[in-house]
Amino acid sequence: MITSVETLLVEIPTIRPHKMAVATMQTQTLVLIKIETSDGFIGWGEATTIGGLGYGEESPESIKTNIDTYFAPLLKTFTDLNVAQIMQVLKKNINGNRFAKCAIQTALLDIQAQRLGLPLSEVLGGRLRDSVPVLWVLASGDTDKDIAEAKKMIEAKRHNFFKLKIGSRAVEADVEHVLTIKKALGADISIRVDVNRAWSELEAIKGIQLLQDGGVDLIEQPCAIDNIDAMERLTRRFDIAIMADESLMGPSTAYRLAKRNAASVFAVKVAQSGGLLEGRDVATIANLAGVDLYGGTMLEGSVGTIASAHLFSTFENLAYGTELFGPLLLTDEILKTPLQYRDFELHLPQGNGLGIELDLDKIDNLRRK
Ligand code: MUC
Ligand code: MG
Repeated sequence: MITSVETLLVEIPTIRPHKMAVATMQTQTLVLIKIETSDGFIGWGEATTIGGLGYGEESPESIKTNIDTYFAPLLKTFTDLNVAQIMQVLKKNINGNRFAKCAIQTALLDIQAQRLGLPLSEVLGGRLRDSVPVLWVLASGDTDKDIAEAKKMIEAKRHNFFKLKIGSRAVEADVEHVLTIKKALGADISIRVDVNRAWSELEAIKGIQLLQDGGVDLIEQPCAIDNIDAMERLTRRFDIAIMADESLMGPSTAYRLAKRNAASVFAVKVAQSGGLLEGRDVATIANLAGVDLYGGTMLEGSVGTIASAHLFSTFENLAYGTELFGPLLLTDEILKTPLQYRDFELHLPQGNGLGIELDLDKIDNLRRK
């Protein structure tokens, strides 16, 4: 039986301002959920989003209120912990709320995997790799600072491919910023850009042509979420990979995007998909449609990051790697043993469930009271 459902908002400053077209982050608000069962298991999940309501439709505060008010009482009515049946009832009774559903499903699967004595990845279909490649996002807002940051990361063997956040300046200024960084880092270093839906179709045609000619490898979410027509035309027009991020909101949008050939790569984000199992469905649709995969992040802390890593470790096709660097952007760690980043990859733990141990005193100090 589920005996307790607790939602925590944990505030952690970022190591530097993180500038995106949708918001500039100075702090991240982690949304954590802790579920306890009568036979002594504890499961954790995360529903973190970016920039309050700047990015997604759920804010940290709305996620907490909705879990505490609507999800928790329902969860406590179950006498058996059958994850599929619980999620079915939650979906039937509660509309939308993909981030909240993802956090709850993660915590339940964490418990399920612990009970089976297996890492979470094994409950999700089985691990194909013990580590995943992780890029770093350059978003200081300053070209020289970004170059210095990237060089430091390469030297430390932390990251050897990079994503640049653009879209808040004029197209020409953004292109100059990107190509200056590309030149400084050299031909072997893969550079991708995330426009976060800031461009019109005509701006996208101009920007993508210049970036493609300059050797950039991928364009993420150039146009508005609903402008699937533009995404389709851009994917057909250019050789460079066009990736759907915000337009991808789980299996049904994955199906529609794939059917329309509106992206050549999908950024799978577990919370945006509505859960780990739905993220797995997105990957299956991508595989069937010949769309490449990339493991995305909502800049989660260690709980959401490692949950995503368990899922991404099961993907056969992870052609564009992952961006699971969220915990590294934060000034404080909430795990007793931090996640293992080395040799340009995030290494998965071998323990049961999520395979992490949270520092409860630390969390108590950092949480919003
Ligand atoms: C996004 O749009 O991809 C992921 C990395 C980052 O810096 O921002 C996020 C959101
Ligand atoms: Mg993105």
